[in-house]
Order: sequence, then C-alpha cells, then structure tokens
Amino acid sequence: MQKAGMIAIVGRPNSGKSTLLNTLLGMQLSIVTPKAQTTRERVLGILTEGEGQIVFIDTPGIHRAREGGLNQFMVDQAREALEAPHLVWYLVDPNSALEHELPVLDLLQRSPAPVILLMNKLDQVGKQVPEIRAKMLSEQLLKAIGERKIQLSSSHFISGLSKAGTEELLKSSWDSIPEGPWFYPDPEQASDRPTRFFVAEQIRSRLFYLLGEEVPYSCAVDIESFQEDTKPIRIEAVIYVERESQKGIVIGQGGKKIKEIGQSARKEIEKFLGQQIFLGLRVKVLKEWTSNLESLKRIGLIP
Ligand SMILES: Nc1nc2c(ncn2[C@@H]2O[C@H](COP(=O)(O)OP(=O)(O)OP(=O)(O)O)[C@@H](O)[C@H]2O)c(=O)[nH]1
Ligand SMILES: [Mg+2]
Repeated sequence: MQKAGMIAIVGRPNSGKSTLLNTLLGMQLSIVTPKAQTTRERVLGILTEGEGQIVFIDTPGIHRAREGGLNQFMVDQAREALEAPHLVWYLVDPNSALEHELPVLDLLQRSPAPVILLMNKLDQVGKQVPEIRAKMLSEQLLKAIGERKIQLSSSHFISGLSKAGTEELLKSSWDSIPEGPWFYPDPEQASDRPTRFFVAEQIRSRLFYLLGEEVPYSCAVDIESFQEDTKPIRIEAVIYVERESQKGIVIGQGGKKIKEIGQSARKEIEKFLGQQIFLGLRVKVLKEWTSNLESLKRIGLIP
C-alpha cells in the first residue's frame, strides 16, 4: 500500500530550512547562502522511499513584512504552504530569541496540521551558542506553543548540516504520513520545478555570494532562452535590478564583476546539470520592482 504526505518546512529567515531539505534529499536542490531571505518562492522537494513518498515544501523565511511588495509575497508563500500539509516542521536557529519567533508563532496558530519543533544547528550548541541559551529558548517556545494552543507533535534538537538527529526525525515523521497514492508517480522526480527554475536559482545564489549586503535583495533572474539541443547547452539569462546604480555594481569596472558572476554561476549550473553549458548574462533595470506587484508579475514571480 502506498503512503504519501506533505511536510511544510517553516521558520525565520536563515534558520536552515533549505539546508535541511537538501540534506534529506541528498542533493543541492534549494539554494543556501549565509544571508537571510535567500529562498523567495516555495520549492517542493520529493522524497520517495520504498512505498512511501514525502513532498517537502521549502518556504521563504517568515518575518514582519511591509505590505504590497516582494517581502509580503515571500511571507504569503510560507502562509499558503501551511494550508494543506500533514505535518509542519518548525525550524529554529538556537541564536534566535522568543521575540524574533513571534511572527512564526502567529502563523502556526492557524496551522491545521500538527507541528514538530526543531531546534536546529545543534552542531553550534555548546560551541558558538551556550547550551543553556538553546535550552532556554526551546523551553520558552514550548511554553508559547502551549499558550497559543498550537498542536505540537514533538520536539527535537537536530542539525541539518551535520545530519545529527535527522534520521530519527524522519522516522517519526513517516508515522504521520497517511496511506494513499503518491503525488508524483515517478520515483526519480525530485521537484515540481522545471530545470530552468533551478538554473535561475543557481545564478541568484551567486549574486548573494558575490555582491554586498543590499544589492542581492534587488536582483531577480529570468532565463530568456534555454537551448537543450545544442552542445554545450546554451543559456541566456537576464539579471533584473531596481536602479541604474545597481546595474553598475553588478557589471563592475570594465565588466569584471559580471564576468566573475558568470564564471561562478556556470560552474554551479554545470555541477547541477552534469554537463557543460554556455551562459550569457545581461543586466536590466526594472524600476523599484520589489515594491510593485505589477513588476513582480512581469518578472514572473507571481502569476
Ligand atoms: N552550523 C550550522 N549552520 C547551518 C545549519 N543549517 C543551516 N546552516 C547555515 O545557516 C545559513 C542559512 O541556511 P539556509 O538553509 O539558507 O536557511 P533558510 O532557513 O533556508 O534561509 P532563508 O531561505 O533565507 O529563509 C547557511 O549559512 C547555512 O550553511 C546547521 O545545522 N548548522
Ligand atoms: Mg531557504
């Protein structure tokens, strides 16, 4: 008898959601960077084992967002992911504090599915983070969860990076997955997204690594053409920025920066696709796109 279920992975930005998903799938599906608010859209990761299938929903970090623009869109993506799953994994960075977790707790209060509290980054506990601090935060959260009558299934200390505790977490989560036909009949399928989405994401991840603290948040990537029948595969992409000054930063003096971004992205995409590619990059200004829903539509971030 087949089993199938959905698990939404939610938490504050930078709590380690995408890292955990990648670890469980054994591949770099969802991009990870040291900067907060890396994930922008929901990404499904499909784990099929034996007769069972879990569809994980990786979500953008939940935070208090201004209305009407990209940040609101990102939080809505997380909110919508909480509508249908069989189980919710709530990830917490041990460096966080109760007050920072309140926007997440507010959303979880409306979750119809039971929640597993995951104190993540266990490898840092007793090192960068004092053990007493992590334990205190966990106790505060359990209390807040109880007060809000959020349905708690269990709580664990884990590390998505070192895998500590993840096997046990998965084992106990399988118990919540009901019998039923798979959502995705092909056991080899790892995501719902087409290859070009992951290619765009690889380019976006390079922007987070290679540009400063602010410009990556004003960048979006659109794949204009993806010719699979050529050798090497030919990919043309546009990097959208919000202002002329940002265009200058992305291109760099004498085109040095864009060249560096292109080389680095090409290597990552080749790793992902397992074959050589040609990558053409252009930079375009789309004025104030992050604060304007129409522009978000034009970039294809929202339908
Ligand atoms: N030490 C340690 N670092 C981790 C762990 N999990 C994630 N990280 C790091 O935390 C940072 C953020 O990780 P992500 O997986 O991108 O976090 P996220 O929750 O998906 O972040 P957003 O997409 O911005 O919401 C990266 O630098 C990761 O390497 C962990 O278990 N231990
Ligand atoms: Mg993420």
